[in-house]
Amino acid sequence: MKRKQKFYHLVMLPYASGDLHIGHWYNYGPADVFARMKKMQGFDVFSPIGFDAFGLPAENAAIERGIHPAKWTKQNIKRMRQQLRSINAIYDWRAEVITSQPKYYKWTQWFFLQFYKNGLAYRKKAPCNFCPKCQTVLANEQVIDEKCERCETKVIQKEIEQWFFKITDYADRLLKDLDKLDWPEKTKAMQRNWIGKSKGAEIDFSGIKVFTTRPDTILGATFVVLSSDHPWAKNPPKYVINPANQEKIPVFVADYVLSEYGTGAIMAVPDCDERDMVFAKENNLLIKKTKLVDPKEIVKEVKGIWRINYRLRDWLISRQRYWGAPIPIIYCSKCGEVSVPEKDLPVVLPKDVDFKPTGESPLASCEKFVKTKCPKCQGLAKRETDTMDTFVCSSWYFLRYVDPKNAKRFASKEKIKKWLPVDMYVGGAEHTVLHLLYSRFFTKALKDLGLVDFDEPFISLRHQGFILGQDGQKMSKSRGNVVNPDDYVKKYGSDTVRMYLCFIGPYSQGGPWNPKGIIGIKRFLDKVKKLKQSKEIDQKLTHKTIKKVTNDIEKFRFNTAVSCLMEYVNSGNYDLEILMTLLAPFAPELSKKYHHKPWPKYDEKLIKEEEIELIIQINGKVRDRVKVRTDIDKKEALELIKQRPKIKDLKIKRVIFVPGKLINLVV
Ligand code: ANZ
Ligand code: ZN
Repeated sequence: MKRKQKFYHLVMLPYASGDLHIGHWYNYGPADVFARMKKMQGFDVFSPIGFDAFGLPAENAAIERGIHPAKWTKQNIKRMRQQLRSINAIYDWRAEVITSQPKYYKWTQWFFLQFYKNGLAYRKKAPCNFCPKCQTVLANEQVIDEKCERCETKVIQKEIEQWFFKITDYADRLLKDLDKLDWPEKTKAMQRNWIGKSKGAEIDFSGIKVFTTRPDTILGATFVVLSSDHPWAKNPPKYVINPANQEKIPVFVADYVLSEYGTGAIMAVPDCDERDMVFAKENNLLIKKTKLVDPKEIVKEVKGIWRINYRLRDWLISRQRYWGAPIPIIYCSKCGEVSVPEKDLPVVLPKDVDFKPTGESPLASCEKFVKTKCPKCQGLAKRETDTMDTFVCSSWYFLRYVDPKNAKRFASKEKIKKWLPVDMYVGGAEHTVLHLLYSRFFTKALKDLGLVDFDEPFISLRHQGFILGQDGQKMSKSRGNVVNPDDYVKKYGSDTVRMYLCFIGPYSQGGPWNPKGIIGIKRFLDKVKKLKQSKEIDQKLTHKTIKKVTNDIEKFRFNTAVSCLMEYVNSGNYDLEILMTLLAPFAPELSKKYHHKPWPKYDEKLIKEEEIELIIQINGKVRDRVKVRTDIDKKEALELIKQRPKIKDLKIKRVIFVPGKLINLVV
């Protein structure tokens, strides 16, 4: 017997926040329709689910309610499991992972150590984004418009020792390999943009190296600006020489030049660059009309060097918060920074800690955690008290699913080989430069360390859109337009909610929740329940329906697949068996008996449209006729007839097209 082909179908794991909201449902319901069809098509489908359980929201909620985050998370997961079951998805619950469990985060820590050993994790004192409300540093990816992505407090810069992952080593591969992924173009574009590769030149202005992507504007450079962290910023020279024209130009220090980008110094061309213009006007500096020069020539002439520069910065992964995986590092006064031996993993997060955030790591106040022995010299030593960003935990969870109980390895080589990479990944677009970039980095790093043999985690990716409130607005408690999926499941059943979500709009766009719409679906399913085999079956319509439903589900066009099924029922000439089989992925309760049926195949010959005779008119008079496909459109028809002798030489002013009937050329 032929082995079934594997299909790893993955949905983004939910955060253990306590409630499965309609957005989760929208992610998971239609995604499961796809997974179920794959299964019926004969694939060996693996569709796991788990919980992202560490992190700030759990900790904040626990502080608010005065209960331990571990307890809060546990309660939530219990409740969410039930809600998830109500979706009726084909989840393999044996594969469940919970990222806050020691048996899981043991491996998060183990990966940290592998990265550390190989120079991909390092500690550095650096200016960091710090959220005064969450009392922790944040990664660049978690700062949006200078605000904390969680609480929208304006972040401040703080200079602290922090742990980083060297994602910048992978900038080029992260960029290049996007080309081979079946991902939404917009998501790829956003990653490209975030990585921000640019080609420019480093040019020397009397010892100050500037980075510019526009060496051709050098004659318009009327001053030089240093970032405040530039080595010369404390004592900058008053003037430097522009090497292109030997002019003396002044030097300034300003915050609009970033220290961590390029060389941390720029040549300012106010005539061509807006930021330079603003600065020049504010400070009454010279603005000179720029004569552009050949970039290649000028770089050679001033002996500059061409360089590739990236916007991407290393990933800041340490957090001064309690509810996370401890970073497995020990500080010894004799031996310095020492990694925890692998055999001592996991470094268990202690339970009884005062975890209210103070800006210092809460673990620092837990003496029995901090005090330890140096693994090298056995002398008294201290543990690192920062924990890891939860995005580290979720960067590899899809690997653990395939072998969640393995105590010896994060997952066995065989199981990884059998299931990975993920064939289809479905989830929100809001993770574009966070989770989706981090997981790609993780996978590439693991590949280089010889731990996996693929270098992209998610071959295909689809995003769901947003379900809006009845009023067409974003759902929010204050607007009172929040839809609770549980209520609807209770009232109409899981099948109806699934199918209504499929129907609500194009999947990647979503749409407003409409109480009338969901009743329509309920009625449809009630009607289907009572259907009997029709006396006459329309074979052509049957095969057309199979084709459309199959292709639509394949392309995540669930809404049009549902309409097609409705039309099929309405025709009155359906094949009941086929109808129920096609419905099975959408309404698994109703079509219980059909899940094990093979997915129906269609016969292309039976679908082939007959041709019609299209009338060709010129200025309203019939001049010609041509055989065409019934569903030909205006553009195609025009293309087709343009080359005909009677038409070739005409100057066509306007085209009137009546589908299936005629085309009239006004000349
Ligand atoms: C002169 C110039 C003229 C520039 C002009 C731009 C336009 P990307 O494409 O993002 O790499 N720049 C260089 N280092 C910088 C830093 N540390 N902080 C802020 N700005 C910096 O942008 C590169 C351009 O951004 C560089 O080219 C430099 O300004 C500025 F019409 O040089 B340009
Ligand atoms: Zn030591």
